[in-house]
Amino acid sequence: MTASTAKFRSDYRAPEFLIPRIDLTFQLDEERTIVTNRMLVVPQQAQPSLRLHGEHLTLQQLELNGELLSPDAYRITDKHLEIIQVPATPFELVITNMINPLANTALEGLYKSGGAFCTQCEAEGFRRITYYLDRPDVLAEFTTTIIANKQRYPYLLSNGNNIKQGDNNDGTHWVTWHDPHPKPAYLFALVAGDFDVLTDNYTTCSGREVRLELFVDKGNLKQAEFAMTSLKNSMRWDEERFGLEYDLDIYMIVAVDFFNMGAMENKGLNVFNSRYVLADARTATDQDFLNVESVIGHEYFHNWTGNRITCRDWFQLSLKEGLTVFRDQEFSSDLGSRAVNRIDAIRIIRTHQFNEDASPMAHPIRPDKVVEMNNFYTVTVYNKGAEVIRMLHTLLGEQGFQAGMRLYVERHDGQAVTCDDFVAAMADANKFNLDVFKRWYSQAGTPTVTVTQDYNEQAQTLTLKFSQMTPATPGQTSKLPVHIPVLLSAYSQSGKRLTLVNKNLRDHESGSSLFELTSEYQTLEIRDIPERPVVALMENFSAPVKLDAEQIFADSLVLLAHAEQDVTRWEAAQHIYVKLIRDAVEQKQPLILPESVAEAFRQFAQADIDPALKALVFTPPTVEEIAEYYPTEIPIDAIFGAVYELRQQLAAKLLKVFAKVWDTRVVTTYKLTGDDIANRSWLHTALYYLALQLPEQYSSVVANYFKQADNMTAQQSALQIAVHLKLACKRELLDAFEQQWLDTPLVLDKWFAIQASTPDASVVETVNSLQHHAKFDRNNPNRQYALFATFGRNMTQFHRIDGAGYKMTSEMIQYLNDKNPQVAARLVTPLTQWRRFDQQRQQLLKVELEKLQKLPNLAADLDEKISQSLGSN
Ligand code: B3K
Ligand code: ZN
Repeated sequence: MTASTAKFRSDYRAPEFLIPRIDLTFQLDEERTIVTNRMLVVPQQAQPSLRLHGEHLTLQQLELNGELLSPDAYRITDKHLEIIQVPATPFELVITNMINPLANTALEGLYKSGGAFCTQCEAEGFRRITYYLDRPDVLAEFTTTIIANKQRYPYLLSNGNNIKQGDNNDGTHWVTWHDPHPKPAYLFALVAGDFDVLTDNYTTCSGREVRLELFVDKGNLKQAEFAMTSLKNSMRWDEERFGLEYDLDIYMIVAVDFFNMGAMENKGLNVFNSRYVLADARTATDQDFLNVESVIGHEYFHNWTGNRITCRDWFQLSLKEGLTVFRDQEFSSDLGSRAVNRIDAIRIIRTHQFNEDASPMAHPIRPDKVVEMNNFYTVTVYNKGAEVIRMLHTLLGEQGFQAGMRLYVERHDGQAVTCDDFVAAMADANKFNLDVFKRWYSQAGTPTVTVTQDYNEQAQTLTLKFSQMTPATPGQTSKLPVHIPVLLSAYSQSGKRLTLVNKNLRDHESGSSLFELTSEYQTLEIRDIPERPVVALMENFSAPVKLDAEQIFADSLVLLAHAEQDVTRWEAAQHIYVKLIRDAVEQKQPLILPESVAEAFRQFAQADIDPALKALVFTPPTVEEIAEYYPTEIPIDAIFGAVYELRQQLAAKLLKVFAKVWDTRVVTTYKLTGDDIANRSWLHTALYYLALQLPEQYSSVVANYFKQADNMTAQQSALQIAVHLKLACKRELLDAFEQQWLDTPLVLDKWFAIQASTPDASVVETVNSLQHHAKFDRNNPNRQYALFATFGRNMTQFHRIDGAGYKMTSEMIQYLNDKNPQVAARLVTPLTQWRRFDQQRQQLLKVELEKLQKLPNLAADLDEKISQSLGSN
């Protein structure tokens, strides 16, 4: 066990030294790369000693103002280099050190991915490259020279512009890059390798010509075209919606196969996990294409929100991530279906973020205490962070929000700032008080908003009583009320929209009325309501809260049929599902879908409605989402059973409807248009329900559909249906898929994931044998996420009562502790939630956690999560 130390937000101190310029030279070699780091160091006040970060480095030489330093002039620990005496005036430091990229399996710092060298420096990876002040508020102008064998590494890339290059007579060549924009070290990047390059151009709104280059493994050019189009769309969209223009002459993206996360926004040189670049109809599903578009957009949007304006310290991560997720969500919504994008975002919050907010690792979007920063790239910081930005947008409106953005950029371009600075710009530009709102940044936990409705027929008044409560979370026992925008609207029983007039209600640009809940209790009385209304509350998920409001089925059915907003219709269906499932679980009775409800769904399915919305409405909540209603002793099997019964009853009662969708399908060649995507999702939903109801009959239908598919969306859907419903064709399709895609790792990942996610009682054994599959490389993060992370979300089988799922996962975590702690820490999450289960499972989970905790050399990433979970820190 290692003693990891925590850092606190309140301990922030401005840097004692600045580094305005750094000049780096890399002599690349697999196991002995030499880094020469020449930097100008400027003391901010008289300081006797300078302490630089550095890990896994071998120091070779140290020079200060041209003088070699002898070993007694400095101290080296496993985390720092301390130079004992430095001048009080600016000085030049030249450090030469060696690193071993081949041995770097943590994929942080400089490492090898396949045949290429690449880097990942966020959050604190630059210190694995050279000694430096590796903190985001130290901004330097970087010049980088790379020297490497010309044949094996024809492309030598770094941030900024290529200013010089040449050949040496020993088979090596060199390139020098200069990035004119001062940046923190976490945005540094270097890539060297042999690639195919897709090139294009973009002319910005002010007429600047930008060269676009996309580097992929040889032979993959065709699969890069969609990413290139997405990049150009991102650049145009940021100009049009946010008035933000690109600022260098070149924008490069490199796709690599070994990458811990999705992608990285390094200035002018993004490095991407290949799964968010490579896409064509044969290998990528509709969802994969949309994910590529969204991640390409996300990294591009960071150029302003993250790079030009960066974080003062890592506690402020949501400053760039929450805002940039909000921006990528808006980008996807403007280009595609706004409702579908919103529903996807809501599901992520309800399924994953609510869970994290109720876990031992619960943290505010701006954490106060961090041991390992890599543990805080979370759904809370990213997705709840984006919801907080969205609430600001709701409160201020598009114009007010954009005015706030302009002021933020005007004030802080080129700076490293805080979340407070962002909120201040929004408040000042709009003269809007955000004091209560700011609590969203400091409080963890999901607030519950309770609403009671009272209609007085005689007085024709509707009284809505609101209250809010945020539960205690680890380290935060008492909470204050937060500022909650409540979007709402009301309908008559026949589904006609009612006008709501009250001085505390504003007409909102979304079409709803906006009410601001800022204290613990508030009452809203609305007059002139002619009949008992149907009220839609928290429309468009106007705040990341749990809504507790009794609504009778009849009212939900009115909203399902008549609400003006698609998200409200979807919410009405979810409300019905959740109520049916919870009632069945609590009463320990089989779930019964009332005929009136079935009829409403039948009508919905047959109406002239966006098929994408139909597909989403016929997707009941996940087991995890329902589990959120049970703080302890989650009745996993009962929830699973109820969700399954619900699906079966939908299948049985709507069989004819689904059969008609399937039988009248129009099969055309694959096109990636919004309409076709929507039609495919509805068609595959129908096929799922048909196969659920009539497995014998539909097994061959599914098998044929699989065989005739000209695209991965259809092929994957068919395989998933066959495997999850254990159709007779299951083995045949699994084998065919494996054969076809054996040498296409990103596609084979789908095959791993489908098998790991099925609720079958032998999944543990399946996953266990798949981890020995010839194509399962346990050092590759994508493979681990496809198999083990997917398995960790398989509620019934991961938590199999014999503990076999826990044991298998814990063994893999033990392996990864030494190899790749970031991936290990991702896999440990489901184990850390032991308190939410029954006694027997609690015991089994704790045994595994305690075993892991005793590992020699336990990585800080795991140590933090496990200690937090066991309550031992
Ligand atoms: N900023 C990177 C994430 C880096 C993760 C470090 N462990 C990707 C992104 O959010 O755009
Ligand atoms: Zn990001």
